[in-house]
Amino acid sequence: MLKKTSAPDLDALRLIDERLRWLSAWTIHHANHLRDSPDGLKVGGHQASCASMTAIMAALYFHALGPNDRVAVKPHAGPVLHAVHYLLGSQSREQLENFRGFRGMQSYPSRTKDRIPVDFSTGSVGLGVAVTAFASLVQDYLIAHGEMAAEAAGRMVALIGDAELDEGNIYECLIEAAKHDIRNCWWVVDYNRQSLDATTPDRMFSRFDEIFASCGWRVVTLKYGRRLEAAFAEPGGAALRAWLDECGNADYAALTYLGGGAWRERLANEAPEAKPLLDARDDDSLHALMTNLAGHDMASLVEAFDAARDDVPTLFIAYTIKGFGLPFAGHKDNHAGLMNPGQIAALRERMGIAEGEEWEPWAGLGGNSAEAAKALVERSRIARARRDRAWNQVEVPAIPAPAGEEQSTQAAFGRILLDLSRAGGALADRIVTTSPDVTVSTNLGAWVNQRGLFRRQDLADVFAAAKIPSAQKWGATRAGQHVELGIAENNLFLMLAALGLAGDLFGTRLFPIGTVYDPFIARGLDALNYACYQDARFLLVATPSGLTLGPEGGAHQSINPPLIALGQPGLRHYEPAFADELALFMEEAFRLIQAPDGESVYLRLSTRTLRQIGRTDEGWRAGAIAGGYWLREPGEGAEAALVYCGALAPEALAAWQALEGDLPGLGLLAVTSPDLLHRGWSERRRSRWSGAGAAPSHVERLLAPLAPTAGLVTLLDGAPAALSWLGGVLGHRVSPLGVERFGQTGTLPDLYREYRLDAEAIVEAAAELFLD
Ligand SMILES: Cc1ncc(C[n+]2csc(CCOP(=O)(O)OP(=O)(O)O)c2C)c(N)n1
Ligand SMILES: [Mg+2]
Repeated sequence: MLKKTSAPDLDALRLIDERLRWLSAWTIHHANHLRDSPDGLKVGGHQASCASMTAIMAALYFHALGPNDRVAVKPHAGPVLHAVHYLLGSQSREQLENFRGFRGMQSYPSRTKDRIPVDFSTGSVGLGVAVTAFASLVQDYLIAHGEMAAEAAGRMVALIGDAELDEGNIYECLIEAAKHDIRNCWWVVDYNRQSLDATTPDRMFSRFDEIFASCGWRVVTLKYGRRLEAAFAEPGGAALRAWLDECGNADYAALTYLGGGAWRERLANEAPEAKPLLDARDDDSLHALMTNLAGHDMASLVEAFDAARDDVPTLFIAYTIKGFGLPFAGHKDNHAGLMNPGQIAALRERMGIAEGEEWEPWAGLGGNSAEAAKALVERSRIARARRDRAWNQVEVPAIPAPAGEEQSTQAAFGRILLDLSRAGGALADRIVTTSPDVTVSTNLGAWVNQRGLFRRQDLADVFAAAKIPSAQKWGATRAGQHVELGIAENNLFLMLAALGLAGDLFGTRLFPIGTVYDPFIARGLDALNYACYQDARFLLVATPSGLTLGPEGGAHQSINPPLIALGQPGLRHYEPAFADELALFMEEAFRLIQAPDGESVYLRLSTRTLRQIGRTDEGWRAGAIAGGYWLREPGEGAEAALVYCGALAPEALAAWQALEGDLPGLGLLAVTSPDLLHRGWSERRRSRWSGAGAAPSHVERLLAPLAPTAGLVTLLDGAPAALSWLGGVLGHRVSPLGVERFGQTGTLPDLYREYRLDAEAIVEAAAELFLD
């Protein structure tokens, strides 16, 4: 039996709802109207989007949510989340006063920058929603693997704006979530019928619930509040209800803005049978009645949340009013609307708050009311403090390079994982792999055969049972360690985000590895950025790079991922040519995944089989980790160097051999990470300006032996700009070779000749640089 929420508690929740509405509005007002603005820029904030959600958030945070629940809050309701923590005592007035200020509370909830506990960052609408579904899956993974007690399962909650439902990634995620039978997930839609630009179209209104229901979700629609429901039972109520049911979004919003007189006139014309209801009310109470939607009705909200305590994924559609209780309620242009000083003063007075007491959490409340509200806040079970990130550390073993004279980095990747799996141990047990339908073609097959697919319910391998020979054994169990995704790269990155936050969300660090086709990184770019923004940690393995794919053609040839990586914070790009480099980078990636100041790693691999090089010592390793090393040391004062990245090593080596006689001291630089070299260079310049005077960066040290007048030929199977900047480091001349046009099918020699990546092109480029 559910404990019924007592009436005093509902009253206290209503007070908290009002207080959240006030504090969020005041926080935004303060930042825009009261704080000094040295640059004269508008600060902004979304009072209407906040007001639309305060009742929902009061009911959740001070009634429904428990300590294990994790929440993604609609970005524009960030100030409400901060107000929640202000009431809880876990947010300071100073931070509220510094809303959108330097080092102040952020515009949108940020896991890494806000001082309050934020479970999921939000900002790019749709992504914060979908990540909660993947977090539910990760929670089930941890429970199935004995890393979490089933009783400790929390609910993954997303608080969504209705316009967010237009984001396609929501439906991609919905389909994946249905396949994996996710549970313990609540999405609460703030159905205020408004987006940024306008009121939302009516046509889709009734469809969303059908879409969710067909994916196995329970849909709970919270439309009319208690007072409206009661009015529907009065004489004339049926007519009122029929009229309201049919009322279009724009009409409803406009009437909400216009108020009591407008409702009366409209209803008198269009629903004359509702006259007794109109006659019994003055304009103000008619307006209050017509805007009594369930998303602002505490009793309806509490009852709905209480009734959904099983683990069925649930979509709550809570009808609300954008800007509820504020002067621009319902106005289609209110998204970024700000109350003027007169309006906020009127609101303050209406709430009984004295001037000067705006920041007092319970200002203007009578003793009993304040005590009841405080008591309820005290009882809230949600965490007050940010969780620290000190979870389990796993010993990362040395990862040897797979043996073999001839190898591709992609094949070596599969081999390394297989060896790790066979050797067993804590790291292997904590690795989770995932891939959007390219598991086999990215060489994860052997690992999956060893470690199995993950499913909450066992799934037999039908082909194996029928004794049909296949290299892939795809039985799924609760112990499996590979999460197979459908072909939606956006979901891959959201899955990596959720897996990469397993420590933060559930207290157990996982080592997520996602594989994808390199060109299709672009398909999920914002989700990748979103994962990095939250400091989720994972290893992204993308193959095949560039033209080395050869006959597969232009559609699959990646060109710009090295540039993407160069510009993506929180993601370190390594592009190995040889298997021993790859092994080193995988070891480094596992270290970085759990290092407090670590990051995620992107490995750009290749299907091209290369003859491995003999090493005489281990000296190259430190350089490779730092972003580059001389495969052939340049002579002191050398006039030239060839610089290559990844799978073009053979062409670079061949050109080096061809040129070495003519260009004494010619160096051959292996760049393993354009990204890291660039970062080090920037860092050095930054520290110089701040007076810290750091030592020369790795790239400066690498290039230092060359003559100031030296020339560099750079070579990359991808956008040449990823390396051409090297000329800026010490002022060397550069001839950048790379791919700037879409590729096409062909043999590698054909393609390398056409796109000028072969040894001959390198020699010509060198000749032009050095001999002209
Ligand atoms: C991916 C993305 N595109 C665009 C925006 C800009 N944007 C912010 S809020 C918003 C509309 C939000 O409407 P809704 O989700 O209904 O929230 P409400 O403010 O009405 O509660 C838009 C387009 C964004 N934040 N993210
Ligand atoms: Mg909206």
